[in-house]
Amino acid sequence: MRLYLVNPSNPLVSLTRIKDNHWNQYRVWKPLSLLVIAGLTPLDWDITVVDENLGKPSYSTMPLPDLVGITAFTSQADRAYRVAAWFRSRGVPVVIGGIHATMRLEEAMERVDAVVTGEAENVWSEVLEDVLRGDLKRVYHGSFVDMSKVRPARHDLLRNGYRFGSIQTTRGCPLNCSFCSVTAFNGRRYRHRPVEHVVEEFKAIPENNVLVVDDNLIGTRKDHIARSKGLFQAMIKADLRKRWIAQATINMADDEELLGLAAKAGCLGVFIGFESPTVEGLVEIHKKFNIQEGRNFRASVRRMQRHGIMVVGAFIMGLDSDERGIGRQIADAANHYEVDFLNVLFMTPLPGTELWAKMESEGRIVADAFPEDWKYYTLGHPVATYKHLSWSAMLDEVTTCYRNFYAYRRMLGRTVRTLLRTRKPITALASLAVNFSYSRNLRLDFQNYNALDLARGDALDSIRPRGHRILSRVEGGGIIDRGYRNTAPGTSSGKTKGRRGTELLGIFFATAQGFAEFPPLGSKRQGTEAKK
Ligand code: B12
Ligand code: SF4
Repeated sequence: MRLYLVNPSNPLVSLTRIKDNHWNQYRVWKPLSLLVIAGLTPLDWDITVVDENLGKPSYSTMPLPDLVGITAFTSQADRAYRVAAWFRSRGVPVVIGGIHATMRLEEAMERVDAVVTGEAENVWSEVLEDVLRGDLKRVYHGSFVDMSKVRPARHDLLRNGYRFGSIQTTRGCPLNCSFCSVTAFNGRRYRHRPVEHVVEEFKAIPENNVLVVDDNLIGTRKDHIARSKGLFQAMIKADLRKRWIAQATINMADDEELLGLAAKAGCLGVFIGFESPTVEGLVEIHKKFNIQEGRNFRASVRRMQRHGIMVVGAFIMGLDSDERGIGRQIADAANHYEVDFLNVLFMTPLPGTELWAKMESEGRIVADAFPEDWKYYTLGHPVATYKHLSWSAMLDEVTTCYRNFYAYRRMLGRTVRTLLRTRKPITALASLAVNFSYSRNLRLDFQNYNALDLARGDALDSIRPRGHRILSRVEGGGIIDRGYRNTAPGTSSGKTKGRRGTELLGIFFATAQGFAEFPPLGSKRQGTEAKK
């Protein structure tokens, strides 16, 4: 029996465009979900994993399989349905699973033969048995899995073309941020795999670099931290010799022993969600966890870097409390915290989240021609009505932000700083490579913006004079790192006054340029891409 497992591409996700930006090869990861599904599949199935991110294959030249399994984040859904339609028209049954199909069950059911919702470990064998009997059901409901039952992924599949392997050690998150799908999908309870299972699976990963995909590797409570220490100790003892990166909350920096063990176990960098430079922003998205008395982000980041751990700072733009000037505010915060990389995402209502429910009830979801419009749900495209920012303003703000943070002089400065702080040339080089990847992706993002109809989200601009709120926001905004507010040299509060005129002019020209450069949605360019 032949099984194809497909990870659909979305050309609008610049991260996966390796041919256009060779630095991205360091940032493209294997589709772990499919390797996990492969690990649950009996060995007598002949499995081919197709990762379209490495190039779309010509399906017509491949032998027809007995079953196709497709995974999809929301941003991949449109392409997923197209792949499904191709195989179904040739009589091949198609099963879809993953976050999007779970949250949009009816939509998915209309386009595939069967949908697996939630975590698949408890139902996948039933799906395969039903296929063999020719009696596939329409829906299989997965449930939260006992993590000791999670089988190792098939890391032997998909060997070439990746710099990173990947592994999962925990599921679930207790924090439930309004924009995030994780709690809705994996639950509030933080579940972790037995340490020895994780160490064994690490050994089976052929790549030297590994992405730990957990949403929060270290957790939020004392017992979570104790478990992480135990894991890192076991990894050190096993002498894995792997370098790895992970996602974590800022409390990771509070424990020197934890940082020391993580670094010794191979931790190269962590992705930290700062989310917003303002208290109002954090309250709005329910990430009060980041507002802790005495918390000093700059000192926290520095502590991690001293252990040789690089920090990616992630922020969200387009919150209801964000106004004109937010791009500069985020860049200032990131520069002040001295993070190694900055990742700015647009506030995006993803199906199944609290944010989706709120924006839908308020009639604010603009990109709503589904399933085609799902391809814009990359978190890099505006898709909704933002309270104080039109779509052109969002693009303008993110551009301002990135141009500031990824200016060449800053990238070089950061590399030198990384070298001095970590005393590891390899870490400094990695830092430079990722900085270049981000900066190059900016240009790709601009190409993507060409496909956007800005008029869809620009109603606000005709009624609001641009930039008029910058000063009030920056000066009165209550930026959360105390060391940062109104004191740090080179921050907005110090500079904006003198710059107000030029900044307003800059915004004006950038926006005007934006109008000139972005043709409307439905233009020939966008239409042809969607049909590929
Ligand atoms: C690793 C990761 C990435 C990697 C992806 C690597 C890769 N090639 O897969 C990178 C960094 C590239 C990435 C990018 C993005 N990501 Co991401 N990512 C994750 C993360 C942290 C882990 C995913 C993972 O590997 N989990 C481990 C596997 C084992 O679990 P799983 O995927 O859930 O699979 C299980 C089930 O879902 C099911 N299943 C899944 N697929 C299938 C298929 C079949 C046939 C069956 C039967 C079952 C099944 O079975 C599996 C076992 O139980 C998740 C958060 C999370 N906890 O899921 C976010 C997450 C999936 N990402 C998210 C987002 C938004 C994005 C981006 C759009 C935004 C961005 N800029 O980061 C891009 C889009 C990329 C794209 N190609 O379109 C959102 C998706 C929400 C949504 N509704 O789509 C999530 C949930 C995070 C969040 N905070 O909400 N991401
Ligand atoms: S954004 Fe991070 S901390 Fe917030 S709910 Fe999602 S996984 Fe948890």
